[in-house]
Amino acid sequence: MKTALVLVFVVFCTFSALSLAEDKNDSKPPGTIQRQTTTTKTTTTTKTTEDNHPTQPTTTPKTTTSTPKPTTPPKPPTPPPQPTPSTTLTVGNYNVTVNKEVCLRAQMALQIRVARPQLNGTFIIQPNITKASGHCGETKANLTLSFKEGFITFLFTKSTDNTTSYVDAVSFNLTYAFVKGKEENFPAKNNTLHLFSAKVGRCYSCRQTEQVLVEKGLYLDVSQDQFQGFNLTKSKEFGLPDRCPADQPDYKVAIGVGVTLLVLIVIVVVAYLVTRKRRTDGYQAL
Ligand SMILES: *C1O[C@H](CO)[C@@H](O)[C@H](O)[C@H]1NC(C)=O
Ligand SMILES: *[C@@H]1O[C@H](CO)[C@@H](O)[C@H](O)[C@H]1NC(C)=O
Ligand SMILES: *[C@@H]1O[C@H](CO)[C@@H](O)[C@H](O)[C@H]1NC(C)=O
Ligand SMILES: *[C@@H]1O[C@H](CO)[C@@H](O)[C@H](O)[C@H]1NC(C)=O
Ligand SMILES: *[C@@H]1O[C@H](CO)[C@@H](O)[C@H](O)[C@H]1NC(C)=O
Ligand SMILES: *[C@@H]1O[C@H](CO)[C@@H](O)[C@H](O)[C@H]1NC(C)=O
Ligand SMILES: *[C@@H]1O[C@H](CO)[C@@H](O)[C@H](O)[C@H]1NC(C)=O
Ligand SMILES: *[C@@H]1O[C@H](CO)[C@@H](O)[C@H](O)[C@H]1NC(C)=O
Ligand SMILES: *[C@@H]1O[C@H](CO)[C@@H](O)[C@H](O)[C@H]1NC(C)=O
Repeated sequence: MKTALVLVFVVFCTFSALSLAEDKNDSKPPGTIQRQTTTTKTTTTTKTTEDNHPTQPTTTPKTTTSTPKPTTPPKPPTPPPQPTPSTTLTVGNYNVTVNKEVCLRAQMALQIRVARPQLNGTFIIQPNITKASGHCGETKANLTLSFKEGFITFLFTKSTDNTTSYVDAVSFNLTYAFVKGKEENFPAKNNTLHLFSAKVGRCYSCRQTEQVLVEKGLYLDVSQDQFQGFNLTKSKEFGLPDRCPADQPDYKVAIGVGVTLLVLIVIVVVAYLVTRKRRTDGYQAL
């Protein structure tokens, strides 16, 4: 019986060590998730490109983006390949600075996506040729990203009780030729959104891709993001993260492992008690 107990103990220790390792490196598993989603997301983009190909072989940026991505799924630990940097989804770091003080920060990979029956296309925002500007107030703040082909504006607001912050309006206006020689304007605006919600003083954080429907057929795909519109830390950094629901399933795995372990332990303990009782019964019989 003792050996059985020792065995159980050893197994338990190994398991808890494993789950601890999982917990401790919380920052790492999401990394894998991030890549998984990037791949799922990119597969969708790839799909659209494939759909697109026959009708619009001229949409060069998309074609180049889709080429490297299908290779990503089999090798998660390597950073995303960047053969054509200008068209690769890149995380940008955008600050709003007022009186030389950073008052709003956003970090994200961003693309505008057009999904219409007669046109599908993605326009990737390239951080190094994008300018961030804006304004910070007590309960309202805005961030505008300007680039050659247009702009995107996010309006941050605080809830009426000043406890949470979120983005309630997004607008953009893109002027771009998804089809060669056919330049078009794509203006979009939505003032009834509720995005990137976080407690005031904390930042919203999401690794997964969120597809924001701004107007019919016009989307913003936001990924690997962190937003904070109000109350940055003293050193002008992001506060603690409030993670998006999509980033949570990671915890579910940890909880699942924990519950399984608990059940296992209970079973073993019960089994031990039962056998011990039998044995003592046996001794009594002797
Ligand atoms: C996880 O591991 C990485 C490097 O291996 C380390 O930088 C990071 O701090 C760890 N995360 C935690 C929460 O300990
Ligand atoms: C922007 O960065 C890409 C690589 O990420 C580079 O190829 C391109 O030349 C840069 N453009 C400018 C204007 O710096
Ligand atoms: C934004 O502000 C932070 C904090 O002051 C700073 O570390 C970062 O370099 C800034 N980024 C840009 C693009 O200005
Ligand atoms: C755009 O994509 C949608 C859905 O995948 C498809 O129904 C539509 O035909 C596509 N349009 C073009 C012009 O490729
Ligand atoms: C954003 O802030 C600027 C000031 O920097 C202001 O002029 C503009 O009206 C604001 N935009 C919105 C939509 O509130
Ligand atoms: C929220 O903050 C604003 C600006 O600081 C203030 O005017 C308002 O009264 C506050 N609201 C509440 C419910 O505390
Ligand atoms: C979008 O931008 C284009 C080009 O700058 C301009 O002609 C058009 O009026 C803008 N549309 C809106 C709704 O702002
Ligand atoms: C604005 O966004 C909301 C939420 O995504 C959506 O229900 C609504 O239809 C959008 N408004 C417009 C004008 O597209
Ligand atoms: C955020 O900053 C405002 C003033 O800028 C302050 O009144 C408020 O208490 C701060 N809130 C938190 C949660 O730190």
